Amino acid sequence: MHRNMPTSPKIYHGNSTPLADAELAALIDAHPKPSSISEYSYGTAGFRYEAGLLPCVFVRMGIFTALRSASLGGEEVGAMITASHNAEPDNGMKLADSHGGMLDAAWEEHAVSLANAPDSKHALALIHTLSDYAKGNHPDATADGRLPKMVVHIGRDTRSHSPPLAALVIRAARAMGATVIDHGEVSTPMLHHFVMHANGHLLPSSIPQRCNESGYYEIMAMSYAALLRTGTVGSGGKRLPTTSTLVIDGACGIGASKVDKFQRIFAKLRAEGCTTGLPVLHTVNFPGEGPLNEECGAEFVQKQQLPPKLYSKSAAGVSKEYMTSFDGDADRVVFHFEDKSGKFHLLDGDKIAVLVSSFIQDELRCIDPDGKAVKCGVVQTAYANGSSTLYLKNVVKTNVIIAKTGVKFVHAAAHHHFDVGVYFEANGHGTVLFGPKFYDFIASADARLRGTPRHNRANIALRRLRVLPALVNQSVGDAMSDMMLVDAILFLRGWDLSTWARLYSDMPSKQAKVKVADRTVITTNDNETAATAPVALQIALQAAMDAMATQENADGGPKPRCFVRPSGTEDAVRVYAEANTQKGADSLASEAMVLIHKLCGGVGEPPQPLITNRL
Ligand code: G16
Repeated sequence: MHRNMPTSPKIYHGNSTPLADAELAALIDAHPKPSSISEYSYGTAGFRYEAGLLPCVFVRMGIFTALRSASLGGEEVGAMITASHNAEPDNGMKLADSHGGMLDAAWEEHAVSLANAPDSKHALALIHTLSDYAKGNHPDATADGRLPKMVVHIGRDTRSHSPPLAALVIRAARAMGATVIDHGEVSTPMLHHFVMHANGHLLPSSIPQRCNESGYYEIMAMSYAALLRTGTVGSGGKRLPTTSTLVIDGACGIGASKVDKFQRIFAKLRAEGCTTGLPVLHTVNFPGEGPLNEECGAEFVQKQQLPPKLYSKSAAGVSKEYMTSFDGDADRVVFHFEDKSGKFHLLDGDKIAVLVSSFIQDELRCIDPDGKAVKCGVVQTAYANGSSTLYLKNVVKTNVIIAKTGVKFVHAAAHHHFDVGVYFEANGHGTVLFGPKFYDFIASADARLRGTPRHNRANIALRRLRVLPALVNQSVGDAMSDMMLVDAILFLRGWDLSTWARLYSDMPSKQAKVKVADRTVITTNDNETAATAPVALQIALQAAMDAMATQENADGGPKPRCFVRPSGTEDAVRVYAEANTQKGADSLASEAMVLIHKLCGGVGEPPQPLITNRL
């Protein structure tokens, strides 16, 4: 098959009749809980461990996803096998509920209980409880005593151990009598898209229902092209030479292969005469060209504030004026460039939130100058650079909420608080959610503006806003869709990355991690800005921040800030510090690392002071 052709999923039809208890028990017993695991935990984004520790969880989660689908009366759900930004030896599972977003929080608890059931007897008891719940909830569908229809979509990343782990999930879901749709290698946001589109009744009516890989590309490309076309009339709409080639660092993971397939759609758009504004996409760091996520990809670039290593031969001599980095499962993206003096500049999730929210707000105000019809806002986490929060509040003049780290929290906050909720974590994970009031607003603007000149600014704004829900993945953060959105906005604004970067200057910051024997000894407040245990840790951190404020003479200006939190995806405690100077941020982060090591059971030698060497 041509390497640019989308692949078709493999379908295993089910009959809603689980295997007998003895056979299910045999399947569970064949994959026991490793002795090194006292309790599996559902972290920031699902289960994530060294791959060899996962077969036990994956068998049980195959069963669990089938039961989740049954509990929803046959709505389709998904399981993505990936450890995202982690190193190659790790793997994990992200679960998608029928709306395409993350698994419902109440069901996370059932997933954890099933993963940790001490043996097959306890696991079967839980399976029966969940089966009874599903049958009780959907009596019509279970008149013959069988479970309601169950459909589970499976996707996996490019890790070498993902196929055998996926095979276990498929086997277990089939043992429950579920229909399994195996999409093979896909990005995490693609899997979420498939699930969202499979449950068409949950999809906003303005988004065409396309539950396959080519549909995923086509919806994105068509709405992207429609957005670009609004730049050919009225103001804006010029592509600067500095943005004519977009170089995509695929982290040596799945994103690179998928962007390459997306090229096919670009070729089609060009053939149909849509040439205005299309950049040349140049993908580097394909699977196998280098180690996954190592010295490349969004996690490395954003955390280290360094350019990625370019492993591909085709990267020789490539322009570094307009670059993006995806993470290992392509649900995060950050932008970066090298200026004429060779200096590296990062445009992270905070910068994306600023660009996207101000664009949407400007367009809304072209139709509704008072800005009252639709409530817009941005959700950030404690990692958001202080300058970005100030810019959003003071210049964009939008609402800002700080939520706990993790897409499941920021997504929920955006959905709950805003009609147009932009959420981006600083690490590049984010999207824009459009609520019912936004769709009503578009419908009434459509009726009001019908018959007015096409080039009227309000009409242009309407055309721009109307395509956004199809362009921006409504289920989860999506590197490819966010990349296209940002590119289109830059094109419409007539900006390159340096113009965008100049909107505000980040406060110098430093991120680091520390290994401790048990990271659960650290707990934090709701939005993770302060540690609640050990008590002595927060007291010492506060003293360090106060001392830095005095040292930097920060009175009246932004105050140095530092927080720590246990990672939900890696066996480490994370540290974030920002100050008015890089030296101050480095010193605060170093001090926090030493405190963690001393007060929270650090492993190995005490951490050495951090020194940032800028490129
Ligand atoms: C996952 C979540 C992100 C979150 C990140 C934090 O990212 O999906 O929303 O920001 O974990 O990880 P930690 O808890 O280790 O700081 P990914 O891309 O690894 O799935």
